[in-house]
Amino acid sequence: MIHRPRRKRALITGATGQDGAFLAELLLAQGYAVHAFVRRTSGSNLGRVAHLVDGSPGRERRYVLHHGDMTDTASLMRVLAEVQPDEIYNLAAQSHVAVSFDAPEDTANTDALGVVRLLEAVRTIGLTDRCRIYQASTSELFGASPPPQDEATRFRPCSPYGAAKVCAYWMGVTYREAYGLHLSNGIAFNHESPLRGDSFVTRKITRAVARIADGEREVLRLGNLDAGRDWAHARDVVAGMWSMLQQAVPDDYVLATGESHSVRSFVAHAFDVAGLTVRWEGEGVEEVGVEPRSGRVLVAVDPALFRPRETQGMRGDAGKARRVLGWAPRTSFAELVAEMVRADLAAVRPPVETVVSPGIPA
Ligand code: NDP
Ligand code: GDR
Repeated sequence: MIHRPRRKRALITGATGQDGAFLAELLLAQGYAVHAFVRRTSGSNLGRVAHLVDGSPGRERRYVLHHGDMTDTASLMRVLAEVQPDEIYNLAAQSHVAVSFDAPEDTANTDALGVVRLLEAVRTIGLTDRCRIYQASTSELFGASPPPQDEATRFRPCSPYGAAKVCAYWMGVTYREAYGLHLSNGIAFNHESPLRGDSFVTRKITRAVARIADGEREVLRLGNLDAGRDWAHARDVVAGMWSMLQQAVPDDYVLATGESHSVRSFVAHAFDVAGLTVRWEGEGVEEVGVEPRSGRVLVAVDPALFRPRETQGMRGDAGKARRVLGWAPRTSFAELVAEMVRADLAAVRPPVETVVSPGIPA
């Protein structure tokens, strides 16, 4: 009889989000069985993973959905007991910084208390010595600390989201040190892709640029154009997540590119990819991005989109991840912007079908 080793089982919370989709692809390619912890919603939230749920005909189904919620202890207990995962990637979060000012309690419930529920469920079920955990920490932990930021930089969060994630970070470290849990915090800086949610600034920009390039008479309205972010590709970042859980010893790592670009610069690059130019005129809330030949306003500042408090300059130092994990981002800023704009252009300009009139030889 052929003895097949048991497949590794990974549980992903936040499986329907941007990172959950990229991580599932990576884990399936590595031969894992992937268990997705998914909220039940009134509409479908499976858009990014529908192709994994359906599976391809004739292939063993290795992507399994489980309904649950980070605010519901019983569902976490049930799914953990059923799946008995070797690795847990805790990606579930109310992840929008601006939204966290409007919904601080909901944000803390999922992003901070949700982690406590998960860690206690792991302990109660007896998985502490048997499973490894990735906690999705964030550069928002650093908040007001100036760049470059690394693992030793002081945490000074600037939003309810950042504060909730600081709590989650320390809960993870506490369970690691108190109970010997193999838990690693990935302190990831911003990462983007064509799968990015459309209320985050990069995707909001690339979608608007595509529509404008397609002829829409639209003005792209943005908040703080001066904010600097360290933007990586999500595909590169999920490789770092996986790598952390393959280490014998758990630890915390910054995942970043080491480059910072302003929102204004992202906008200019995105229009450039679509064959349009913007020239900046005016200052502060009067600033506009103008198409030089026509004088048409393409970009305007909307004061309503400014946040009560803001992380200004983000630039990560991922030296530790490079040294210990051998991790490095592969996608440049220019490649990232180009990939996102081209994907959104393809969505507004579906390929033209060749119509052959009857009777006319093709
Ligand atoms: P998304 O916002 O795209 O996805 C968030 C996921 O969490 C979704 O699947 C969402 O489900 C799920 N979720 C939200 N609330 C709950 C809940 N109460 N119970 C169960 N699931 C829930 O985030 P990303 O993929 O971009 O980010 C993944 C993680 O990494 C998040 O924790 C985020 O805070 C963190 N992070 C992200 C960075 C980035 O730049 N992308 C940078 C640093 C950290 P649904 O689809 O139903 O809404
Ligand atoms: P961020 O990402 O807050 O860094 O959090 P987001 O894309 O929302 O904002 C980046 C910067 O752009 C400025 N900005 C705008 N932002 C949005 N969303 N919409 C606008 O119209 C707009 N105009 C300007 C913001 O003020 C900000 O400075 C992301 C999330 O993925 C978090 O979950 C993650 O932890 C951090 O990145 C690292």
